[in-house]
This record gives sequence, structure tokens and C-alpha cells, in this order.
Amino acid sequence: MLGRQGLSASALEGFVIHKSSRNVRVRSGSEVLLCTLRGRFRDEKTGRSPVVVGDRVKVEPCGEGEAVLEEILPRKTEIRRARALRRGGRLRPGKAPAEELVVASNVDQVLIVMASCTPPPRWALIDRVLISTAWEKVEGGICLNKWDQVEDEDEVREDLEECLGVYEDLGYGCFRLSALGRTGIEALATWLKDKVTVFSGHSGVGKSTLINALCPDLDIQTSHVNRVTGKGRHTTTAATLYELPGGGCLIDTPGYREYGLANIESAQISRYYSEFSEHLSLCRFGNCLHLDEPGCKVIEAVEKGEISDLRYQNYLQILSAQ
Ligand SMILES: Nc1nc2c(ncn2[C@@H]2O[C@H](COP(=O)(O)OP(=O)(O)OP(=O)(O)O)[C@@H](O)[C@H]2O)c(=O)[nH]1
Ligand SMILES: [Mg+2]
Ligand SMILES: [Zn+2]
Repeated sequence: MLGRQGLSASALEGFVIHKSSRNVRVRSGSEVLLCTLRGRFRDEKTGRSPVVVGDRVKVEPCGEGEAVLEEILPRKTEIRRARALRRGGRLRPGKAPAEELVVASNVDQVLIVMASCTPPPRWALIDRVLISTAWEKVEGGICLNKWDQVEDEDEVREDLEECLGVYEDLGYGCFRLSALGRTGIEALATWLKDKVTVFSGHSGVGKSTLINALCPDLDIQTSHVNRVTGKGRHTTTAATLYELPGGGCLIDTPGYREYGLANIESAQISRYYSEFSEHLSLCRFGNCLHLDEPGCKVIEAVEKGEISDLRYQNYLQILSAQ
């Protein structure tokens, strides 16, 4: 628990719905309070605050619609990712040291949003996010948005269906839809109902467009992807929590360039591939990383088609980047 003890009787409890560099907005009952962040809620060196969207907090009201943040209550869950430290906007050469970011707290599930094309889905990235959600013991789901763009592309669509089918068979919530065309939204709305869900994905995949489609009263700013690079323009710059009309909360987040695994060692990664589990203890070597070791039962299962090649290739890619 962060903050001071012995708050006055006028202190209110609420949860953080938006965070900017200088303040946070806190919902307390039917009120939304703008709260300044005092010194102890700022890191002296970076100026960053430890408070994140989703945090349950105590605040002291100090004027019409305003309050001061006094305490951050213990978190039920934390969604974290690592990113390389940059100097002058550039990645440092060699293995860049990573810093960890808490994206949101107290969430029940993470929806990984990918575009069906522009930009195309990155399945290894999906696995990274699924590993970190499993580590944190929160649900993970996958949404292929912009399905309208592949409707007439039989080969691309079949390929995407096949990949998504692998995850469906593993029990993940999988959704194909068009946020812009507002088609295929219902199944996702059912998955989101009464849960707190954070939307995670690259810039330009349509996270904000999808939240606009799910909450018709909202008009969150969205922006075109760059036609040449196919990349988004980092339109959403801060995490914000929105309430779903039928119950539940959605957290929109800024698109990321990279998604590093925080706190997870190479040797642990295979444990997050549930389909590997029955083979792991049968490998000849106890410390087998399932790369090319003799007597590896995971590789044998891939060769027999019992483990999907897509998942195994993702596993190798993640391991090589650790
Ligand atoms: N064709 C098509 N375009 C879509 C769809 N959903 C979103 N888009 C477009 O994709 C672009 C990016 O959408 P945004 O909602 O801003 O993407 P975002 O993921 O929130 O991006 P950041 O805020 O930068 O992280 C916009 O031009 C949207 O209109 C869809 O279902 N189909
Ligand atoms: Mg956005
Ligand atoms: Zn092995």
C-alpha cells in the first residue's frame, strides 16, 4: 500500500479512469474528480507516477470536482510489459537494458487486438501477451479486427482462420470482426460483459475504433494508418477506462512498438505453452529448452503434428529474443 495512514473522514474511495503526466481522473460513485499528483506519487528522477489506470485509490476532496491523491490501495492484478531503454529515441546497440511498465491494474482480462491486415497480425507477439497474462493469472483473448479487409481475399482469410483456430482449440476467446463496419461485435460483447478488460495491441489496429463500436455514446479519437508503412500514428497517448453500457469496463491503451516479457526466464517460457505440458517431463534432458536437443519430446510432437508449428515457431522466436 502506498500513501499515508489516518485520512480524514472526508476522504473518498474511487478508481483511476485516466492518467496524464500531471494528474489523474478518479471515479468515486457518480462523480469524476480531477486529482493532482503530489511529490510522493512521483519518481524524482523520471517524474513518472506509480499510479495507473484501474488503481483503487483514496482521495481528499479539495474544491469543486477536484481532489488530492492520498493512497493507492493494494492491486489484485497488474498488467506489465518490458521495453528497451532508448537514448535519443534510438534503441541502444546490443542487448538493450529493459524497463518495466505497469500498463493497468485490477483487470480481469486482456484482449489482444490485431488487424487482419494493415498491419498484418504478429502471432509471436500474441504469444508474448498470452504468456504475460497467464503469468499474472488473468484471461487472454484474441481479436482479429478489420475482417472486412480480407472478406474477398480467400487465401489470406483461410490462412488467418487456420491460425486463429489453433488458439480457439487451446481455449482462448477468439473473435473476427470489423469495428468500422460494426459486424461480428456481439460475441466479443458477451466475452467482455461484467469484466474489466484492457485492450492491447500495436498502434493503428483499431483498439479505439472498437471501443467506440462497443460504447455507442463514445467518440474516442482515431486516426488513419500510414499508407506507405502500414503503421499507426499513436493516436491514443494515455490509458483511459470506459464503462460498458451493459456492465463491465474497457481500458483503451496507447499502441506499443514492442512487448517485452517482464520477469520471465527463458527456461520458464515453455510452461506457458499448455499444449507442451504433457511432453515436458518426458524430454531426455531435464533442462531441455526444446531447441534441437536429442530426445526432445516437444520437437517429436511438433513433427507428428500434435503441437502446431505456428506455436512452436513463436516459442523459438520468443526464446531467441530473451
Ligand atoms: N477497414 C477497417 N478499418 C478499421 C477498422 N477498425 C479500425 N479501422 C481503421 O484503422 C485506423 C486506426 O484505428 P484506431 O482505432 O485509431 O487504432 P488504435 O489501435 O486505437 O491506434 P493507437 O491509438 O494509435 O494505438 C483508423 O483509420 C480506423 O478507421 C475496421 O474494422 N476495418
Ligand atoms: Mg487508439
Ligand atoms: Zn525438449
